[in-house]
Amino acid sequence: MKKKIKCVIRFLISAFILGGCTGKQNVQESSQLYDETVRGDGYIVVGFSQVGSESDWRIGNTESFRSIFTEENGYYLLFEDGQQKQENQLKSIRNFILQEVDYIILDPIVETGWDAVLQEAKDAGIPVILADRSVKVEDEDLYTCWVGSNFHEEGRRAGEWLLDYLEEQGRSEETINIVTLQGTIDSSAQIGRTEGFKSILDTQANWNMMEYQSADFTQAKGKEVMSYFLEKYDDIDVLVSENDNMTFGAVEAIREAGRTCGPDGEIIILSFDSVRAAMEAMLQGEIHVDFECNPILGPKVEEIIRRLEKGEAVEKIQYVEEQYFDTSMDLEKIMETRTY
Ligand code: GYE
Repeated sequence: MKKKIKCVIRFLISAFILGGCTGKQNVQESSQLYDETVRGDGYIVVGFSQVGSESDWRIGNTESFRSIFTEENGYYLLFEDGQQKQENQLKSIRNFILQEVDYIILDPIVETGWDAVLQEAKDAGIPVILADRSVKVEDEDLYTCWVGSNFHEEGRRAGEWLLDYLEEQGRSEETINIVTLQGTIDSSAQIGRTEGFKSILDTQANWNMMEYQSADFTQAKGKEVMSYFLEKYDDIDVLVSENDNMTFGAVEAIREAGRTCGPDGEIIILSFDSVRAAMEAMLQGEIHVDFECNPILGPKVEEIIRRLEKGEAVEKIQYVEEQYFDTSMDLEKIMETRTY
């Protein structure tokens, strides 16, 4: 009952701002304030600065945090959607510091420009846990640890897969024209995937990377940039698309241009993330291969916080396990076991 009253109070406070209190989830959206008395209840107050809601991957990622940082698990979660803008994320972090949260979780949209704000968090004694993307800072002690994917390895694997596939198809000696839809420039996922793929590209004299363009990880921009590529080049053999949502947009553009893709079509598509809709697109024969990126980071971060609460040491860098899927595999069976 007491909790219900607090929930109502929090709702009234946040109604002025934007968010609300959602049932049993101790979550406040776009918060400027939270009810200080929750500390007295023994909740751990966590501020999460998320990149945005640009992709299916991101939605799964947000959900994995929301479903673990709950009242039942002893948390009060302040959730801020950065809407793909670093300035919004900087504001959120400063807000979390003002509110003296216990932990800050940051998924940084880009790698650079975080030194000052992380120093402020450090000075305030608030541990910062990085999730998914990472930062480039002068002093690595500005954050406690990072958990996420090995983006460079994902890109490198994509290059190796293409190498094997072309060999299988007897096309190893052909000139292979490639275009790349990049993610948000300067984001870890973009840098790693571009550089990882390039590490194989650079070894293949007959692979011709015609153009790189960013489509910001969104479906709408993926479609726009792919339409531009198709107008400019009529001999694209391969599309490397640095996330599934850009791939969905690109597939629409390919169809609208009267072109074809997938194992029975002209353009070979390599995608990243392996979200459900992309696995389905692979079953439909639109995408050749998808390199998995695991969005379920919430439980890992929660475990880290539990360990920090007990005064235990945590590893600085923690990678999650990943694999890839292609049309030669039993995708229907694989999909039965997947949770995202
Ligand atoms: O691939 C993409 C999202 O940072 C790994 O961001 C993440 C990427 C993911 O928008 O879909």
